[in-house]
Amino acid sequence: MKKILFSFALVTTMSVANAQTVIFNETFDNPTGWTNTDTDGDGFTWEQITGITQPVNGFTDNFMASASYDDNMGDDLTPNNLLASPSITLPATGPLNLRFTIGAADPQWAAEHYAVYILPAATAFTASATPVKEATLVNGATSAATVQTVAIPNSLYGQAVKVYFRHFNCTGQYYLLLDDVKVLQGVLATNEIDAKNSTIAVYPNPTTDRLNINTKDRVKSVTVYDMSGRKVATKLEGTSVDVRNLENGAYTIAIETNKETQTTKFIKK
Ligand SMILES: [Ca+2]
Ligand SMILES: [Ca+2]
Repeated sequence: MKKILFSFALVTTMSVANAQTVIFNETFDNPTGWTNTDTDGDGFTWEQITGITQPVNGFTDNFMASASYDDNMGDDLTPNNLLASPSITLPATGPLNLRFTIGAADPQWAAEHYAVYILPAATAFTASATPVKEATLVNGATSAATVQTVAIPNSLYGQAVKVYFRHFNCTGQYYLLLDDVKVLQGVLATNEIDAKNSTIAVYPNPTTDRLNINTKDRVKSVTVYDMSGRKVATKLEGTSVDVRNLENGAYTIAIETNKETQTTKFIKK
């Protein structure tokens, strides 16, 4: 066996400073209504891991895992495994965020690739849909369980949706691990916004008149919320937002690009 499971100390989850309403919460201790598709047809797909006695790279209790390596046969796998949530009815008012814990089972074989999609429940999954998050985990310490928070596109508010976790575009690593999938309603605390993983920057910050968005991707829409979670009217002009009409204070901006939706904060002064 080339793979060794390392035990890591429990990863402490971030405390939630702001009041947030939990719309959906799946611990995978006793999951119901999730569906599994082995799109590549190799017989390996997402499975529930139960009964572990030691934490696996920060994961404890029951969680989900998808293999890119067959430990019994010593064979590399190239997964295309899709895990779909039950239908979740989103409230009409936001901001809404999806939060999940993700990581790799083996820190030395951690380059697992995944994408997360949130799509209307009534329509079938299509791989050409725009993910809200797509990433490759990195070998080393960052393969341990990390909490990711992504903004749910405003266009889905008030709809029934499904959340999809797709493990694909990688070969011969070990296991992608997933736990604690949540849909949250309410403004995020600053420490909950994952700046480290952000590929979108806004400047100047603080700003008085315009907020510019720096991204390689095409900006499709922006939604700005004040600190009470109320949506405020703004106009996107190219990659710049006119904020002259906003009152002074802190705001959250959800930026939807052709790749994903990211949330960050800015100050109007
Ligand atoms: Ca769990
Ligand atoms: Ca498979």
